[in-house]
Amino acid sequence: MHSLKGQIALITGASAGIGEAIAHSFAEHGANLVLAARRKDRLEALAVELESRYGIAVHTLALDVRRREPVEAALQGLPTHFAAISLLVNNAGLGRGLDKLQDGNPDEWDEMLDTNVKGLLYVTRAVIPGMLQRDRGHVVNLGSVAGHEVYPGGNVYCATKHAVRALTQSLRIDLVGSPIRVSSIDPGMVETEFSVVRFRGDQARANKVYDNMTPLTPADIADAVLYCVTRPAHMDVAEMILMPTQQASATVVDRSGKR
Ligand code: NDP
Ligand code: 8X3
Repeated sequence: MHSLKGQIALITGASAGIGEAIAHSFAEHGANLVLAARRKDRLEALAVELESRYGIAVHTLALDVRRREPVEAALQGLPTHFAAISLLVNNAGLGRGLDKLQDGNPDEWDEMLDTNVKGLLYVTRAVIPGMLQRDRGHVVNLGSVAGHEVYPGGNVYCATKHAVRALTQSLRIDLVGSPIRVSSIDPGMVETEFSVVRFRGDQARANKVYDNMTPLTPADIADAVLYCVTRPAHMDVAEMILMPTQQASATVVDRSGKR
């Protein structure tokens, strides 16, 4: 098993949901963490908790991944003992609405494309050269079942996750010959703040997404990420699709009751 002890992991979108669960899991296994998101207060509270519980070191970055120059500056300006990032988890992302494309809001399209695709590119571009220099690294992208299928109203969100899948595959080709590994974790429904964000704070509508079925938890996804990054150096988990047992595809969900 490839140990995480003493490695430095950058996790984007660590202030909630899946990113926060990955932070817990990496910290438990001895990694030091750079946690990035826009809500700095949440990151700071998480940093205090992880440092005291696991005795690791955490650096927080108040960062909007859509802003190229601040992303570059923040990652170039990391304190020396956090600079040698060997694990990058590109997790920051969001969906907005479920409108038909012909009724869609172009500002929301920009937000999804800028965060899920361009943000991932900016962060990855800033981190990979150091990994190559040090001959060590693993990039884990949060894709989605929406990168394999489309569903009604998913148009632009699904397009961003198809793009993430294409970028994961491309990056693996660009890095072949180096020891750097590239993995994609592609879940179906996971109960997080994702649906509350998608429906702009409409908690009742968000709850309906997980009505009468048992979704995955952020800890389930963190488990899969941990599996990927702890494989021996010769093994790269290219892609993992994780579904709730009650979800057979993006659109086929058993809602006969929680199991
Ligand atoms: P949450 O809404 O719970 O968390 C999203 C995280 O992304 C937050 O920490 C948020 O932090 C951060 N984020 C959003 N926009 C930005 C930005 N511009 N800059 C920096 N950070 C940002 O959702 P999930 O945990 O569910 O989502 C995590 C990833 O998993 C996403 O990429 C999502 O597409 C993917 N995914 C989710 C699934 C699900 O069913 N939940 C299924 C498949 C994939 P802050 O607001 O503080 O910036
Ligand atoms: C987020 C989950 O159901 O919108 O990727 O594909 S879903």
